Amino acid sequence: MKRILLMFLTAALVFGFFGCSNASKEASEKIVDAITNDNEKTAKVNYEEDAYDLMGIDDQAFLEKYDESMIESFLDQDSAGTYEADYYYVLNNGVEVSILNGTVVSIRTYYNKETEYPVPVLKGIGGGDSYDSVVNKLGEPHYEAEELAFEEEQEYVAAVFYVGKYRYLKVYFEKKAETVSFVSCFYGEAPVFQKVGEIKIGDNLEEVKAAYEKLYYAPAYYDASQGEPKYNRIYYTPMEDRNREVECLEFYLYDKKVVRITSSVQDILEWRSYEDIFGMKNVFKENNMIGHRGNITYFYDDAAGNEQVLLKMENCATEEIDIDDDGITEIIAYKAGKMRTIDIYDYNADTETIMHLDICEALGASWSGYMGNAANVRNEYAKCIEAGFYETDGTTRTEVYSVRDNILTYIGPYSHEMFQ
Ligand SMILES: [Ca+2]
Repeated sequence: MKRILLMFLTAALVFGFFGCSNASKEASEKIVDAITNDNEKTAKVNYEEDAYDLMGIDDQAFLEKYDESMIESFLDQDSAGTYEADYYYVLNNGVEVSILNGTVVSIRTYYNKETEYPVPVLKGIGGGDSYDSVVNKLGEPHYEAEELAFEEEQEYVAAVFYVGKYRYLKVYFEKKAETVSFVSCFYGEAPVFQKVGEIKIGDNLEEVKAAYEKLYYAPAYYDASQGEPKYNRIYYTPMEDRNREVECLEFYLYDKKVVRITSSVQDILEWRSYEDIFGMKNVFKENNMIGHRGNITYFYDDAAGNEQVLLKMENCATEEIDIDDDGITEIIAYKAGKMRTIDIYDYNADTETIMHLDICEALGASWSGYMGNAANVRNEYAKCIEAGFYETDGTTRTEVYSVRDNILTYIGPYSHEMFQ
């Protein structure tokens, strides 16, 4: 058991792979029921199949696969805590499985100890593999170190490989025999790459576009508290994956240069574009955060594939809303300043120009806002504009307007009747 604990600790030190242990009580009861249930299960496991497929499955699916007779020992919530798990199983074939929050979060296989049954491979890696054959199958390791397993006072070379969807294999090679002794599979952080395929840090957008046919765009909101590198665009591309969720390579860019390469797991792949801004297709938003407010650029690719700027705004945050319900999206700009004020940008198809409406300037108001952001505003006022004025006696009044084609129409004084 000491050896197992060591593996956990070393893996945790390298990757911090375990989250908080918040056991679901319901899930706990389900497992205990299943374990203590005398009903014979018919499921039989093929001990030679790849145990990697257990990763990420839920506790019920695990128990359906491995019935009670295949479980050599079991630690419940009270005693599995040592393993940072809610449940911890040792199977007849020596495989160890940790379940946390109702999901299999790590698996370990041992090829250096005798079991009644053959020990399954993990991602195709088994006791017959050498260091070279593992690298051949999984690629270069992300991390490698010599480690001592205290129980046997045996020295191992431990190499960690990223195997997709934030999953890592830590493979221990016995130094003398140079073959795999045991393998641990666990979750970790997304890997950060200096270079993937033909793309490396510092390459430009054109090179990324040339290297990957399927590129999706997501607006990026850089938070200075996250530290360097600063970025304002993310492009991502799917990797081969047989499961429903798709693992993607992510390229973070700043000034159209790659500053970070990592991966993410996406449910659905889609262009995060604002397709109907001013009725235009495939308009993208770039948000350059500088301090509290940002510089916003809307851009698109022209027919020749060259990037064109549709609209650039400074010192504001923006929101894309069809404010006049004509099916075409306008832009509301929330401007930085002492008073909260908004501008609206709409497109005039006749003159082919972008119209800019400064609410305060148009009405002689001191402040202005979009009512859709207020809590519990009635539907009919949700797309209205409010404008505030100072009276000569120092009191204030607020008026409500609707807007269409950037023309303001007075609705009435701001009143609590407009809220639910
Ligand atoms: Ca509209």
